Amino acid sequence: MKSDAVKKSIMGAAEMPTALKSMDISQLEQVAVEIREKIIDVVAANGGHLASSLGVVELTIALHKIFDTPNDKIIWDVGHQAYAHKLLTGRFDRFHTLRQLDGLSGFPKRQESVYDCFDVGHSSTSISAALGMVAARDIRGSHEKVVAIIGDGSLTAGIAFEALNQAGHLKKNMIVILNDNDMSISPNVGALSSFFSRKLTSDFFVRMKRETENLLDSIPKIGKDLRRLAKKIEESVKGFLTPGILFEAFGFDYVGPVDGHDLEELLLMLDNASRMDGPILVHVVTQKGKGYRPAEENPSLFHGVGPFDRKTGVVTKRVGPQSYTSIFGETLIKMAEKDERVVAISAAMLDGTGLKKFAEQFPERFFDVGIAEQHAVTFAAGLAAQGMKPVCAIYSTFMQRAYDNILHDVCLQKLPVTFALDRGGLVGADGPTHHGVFDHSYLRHIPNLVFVSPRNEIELQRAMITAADYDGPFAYRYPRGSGQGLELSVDPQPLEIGKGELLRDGKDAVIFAIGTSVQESLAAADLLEKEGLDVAVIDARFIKPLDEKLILEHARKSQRIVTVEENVLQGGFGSAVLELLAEHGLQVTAEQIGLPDDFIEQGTQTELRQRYGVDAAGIKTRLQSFCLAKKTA
Ligand SMILES: Cc1ncc(C[n+]2csc(CCOP(=O)(O)OP(=O)(O)O)c2C)c(N)n1
Repeated sequence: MKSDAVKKSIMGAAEMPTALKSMDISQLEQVAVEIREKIIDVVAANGGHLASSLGVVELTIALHKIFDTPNDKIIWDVGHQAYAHKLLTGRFDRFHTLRQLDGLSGFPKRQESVYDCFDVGHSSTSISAALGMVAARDIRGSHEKVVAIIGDGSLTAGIAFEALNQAGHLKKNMIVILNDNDMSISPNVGALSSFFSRKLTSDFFVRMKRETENLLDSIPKIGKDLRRLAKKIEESVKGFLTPGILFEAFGFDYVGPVDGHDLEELLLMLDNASRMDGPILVHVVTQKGKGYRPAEENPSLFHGVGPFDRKTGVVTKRVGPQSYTSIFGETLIKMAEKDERVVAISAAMLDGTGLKKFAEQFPERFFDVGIAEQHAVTFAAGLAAQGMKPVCAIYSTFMQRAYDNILHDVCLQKLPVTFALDRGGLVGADGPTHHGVFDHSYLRHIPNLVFVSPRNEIELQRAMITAADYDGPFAYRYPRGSGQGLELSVDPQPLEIGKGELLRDGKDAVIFAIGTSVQESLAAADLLEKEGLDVAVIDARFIKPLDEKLILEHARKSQRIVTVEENVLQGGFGSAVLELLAEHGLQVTAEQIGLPDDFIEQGTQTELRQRYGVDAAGIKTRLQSFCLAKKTA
């Protein structure tokens, strides 16, 4: 169906989600068709999380039909699959702004709608948050239902089990829906995922049960008794063979597995679950990408996808130089070819971190631990303690989860674990949950850690081999997107630890920049030159240890310094420079450029850099007024 038809359709016309209550199955199925159309249209234009959202269309409709939202609470895990939820809760007309600057968020957001009852983006929080809401409800004495929806991928994180453990203990009324599609971003990993796949056995049991019942019913007189006996046996056997046994061990009543695309079955099961007491787990089996063939065939590609041609499913080619991620992946392979101790670790982000080829080439030296960043780091510490050279490739934002593991399990023992922090700085459309703008601050105060933010892809390669030679914890952060198209070195030279580089001299002021901000600062210096200002630019390179000698020398010489970084100002690289100046009693005029003490919204990287003045134009403007103020002072 085309969008014109959608306008005249139930979705466009009816007051949702209330209208769902009076709809019959065929109308609900029509709603599902229209929702899929809208999601595919908008994601084809804007990019987004397509496959996961298409997989839960029927589930979302059923939830809003059975439960009294927003009074009843629906808590999505990660929230990347909540597009149907957004469409059904008053955001149909604004849906085309999805993931754009000042548009609808790609994730549930309390500020955006009363139907979004918990902000998400990082995974595996839904059961904990739901349990908190349940506890609050019971203290208050209200009666709303609370439903958490968690994917089988997200269930691999420890926090999900911590929550199940407490929920089973508290025995309060709550529903957890396991959305099981056998996939995380890539196929799900770990013992748990093979456990879930036993649902095939359970399907077999459902069929067998029906056939046995029919047979027994056909036996006169004793048929009924035999059937009762068979039911007892079947219940205990099924308990052993389905994931039910796992959740029942946690104190949950297990319902399922349910076909997540069969609305009739879903409504029945959810209605039953809504009437049951205690913690209930409903196991819903869905297909990722359901209803759009290219996404069904390649759910990993269409998990988080850029704009694509909806007719052909061909993704718009990314133009520009090779990405930092892919340069990281290729360089690591070369390092592993030379050194057998190099081991790579990913936390469910095989493709995203550029490690796919590494995993193929060195299957015995690659570990995907699932969505388990904390475990990834401590697992790496174990490897390092036994002489390996583990490289933990985790997005800056997700590494936030593993702060204590980095501090306590790696740095305290000075173990040689390398942290490859991809997506450092502003990341774009995923917004505040995903920007990597805190790592300068959350890492730089940890003793024993060396931390580099390379300014380009060659420097990234150099940082990588420096880390490999270093006998202690080492982190490097690099941005999302393309490098500068520089010719890569076949034999990258290691960096001297704690050494920055003067890239351009100047007498009016000195910029100490780091990472991507170095190029922006150089460009700003070019612009300033045209305005008659002569500004020096230094690539500080190391956030820790700082190149104290270089910084102090130029601060003394210039007396006017500006620091620039794509990180929050609080506790970041600029703070480190100011602390150094204070420690040495240096009184100079100083300013910091970076991100404010706030969460940064979504938008393209270019839009956001511009909005927050961390691009060349913004740096130029700040320096202009800074230098002019100084001149007139
Ligand atoms: C802490 C954290 N680590 C990694 C991610 C990246 N991530 C987003 S969705 C996803 C897979 C989730 O799989 P699942 O819960 O099964 O949902 P599905 O997409 O299959 O519906 C991952 C790894 C994240 N959002 N949060």
